[in-house]
Amino acid sequence: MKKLIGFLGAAACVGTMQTASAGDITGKITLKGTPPPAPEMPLKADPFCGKIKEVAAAPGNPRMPFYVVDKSGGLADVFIYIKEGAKAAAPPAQPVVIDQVQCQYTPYVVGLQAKQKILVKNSDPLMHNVHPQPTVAGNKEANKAQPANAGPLEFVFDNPEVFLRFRCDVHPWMFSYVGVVDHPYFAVSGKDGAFKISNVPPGDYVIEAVHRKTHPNGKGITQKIKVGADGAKADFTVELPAQ
Ligand SMILES: [Cu+2]
Repeated sequence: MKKLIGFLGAAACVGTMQTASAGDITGKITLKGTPPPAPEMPLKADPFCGKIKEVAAAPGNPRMPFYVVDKSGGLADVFIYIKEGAKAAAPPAQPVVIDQVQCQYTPYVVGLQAKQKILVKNSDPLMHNVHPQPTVAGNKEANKAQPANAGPLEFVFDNPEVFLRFRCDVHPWMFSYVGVVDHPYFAVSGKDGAFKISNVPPGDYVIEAVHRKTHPNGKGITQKIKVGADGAKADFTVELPAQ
């Protein structure tokens, strides 16, 4: 009898592990081709941004972060998310935070769950104006001045939208692109183009990779994948738009 109970216990344990296990989706985004040089942000010419210590000390203006590519072709700032097959989930209580530093939004691309709070900080000694510009019905536009030393501004968007753009009306080069989805299965590629979407339940999915310049309408490249207990791999190659 003891033996039998032991056997059943082990079987139950294995069964639980199989149903509860979740895998990571990992991969790399590679850009094909050499992007044209991006325009400069005219920070030095701005009467306030130009006086920020780091901006004044820099030899030139930074360029717009349109294509951030490493030597291997790895493309950063690509938003990768499960487009089909994921269950909607309640948002985490913790907010996503973006900041304004040296008259630029950072990060440039970030992911967020619908109904999750997003806080926008101002670390600069000058006034910015935070202007999210949603295009999906039900997501509210806002336009708020944020003087130096003001506390963070809080926004919530109820519906998925890739990308929802934040801009600053004071500094027309300032943008941040937010990928809003209704579940936690998303990632933004890093400087080497790599990404990881963690803890995805086993199943069949469609995932999409969206880069804000090569896919300006928010429609990226999709791929069908099967996630098993040991996860799945999904690489993408992004092509430059025709010039
Ligand atoms: Cu600004």
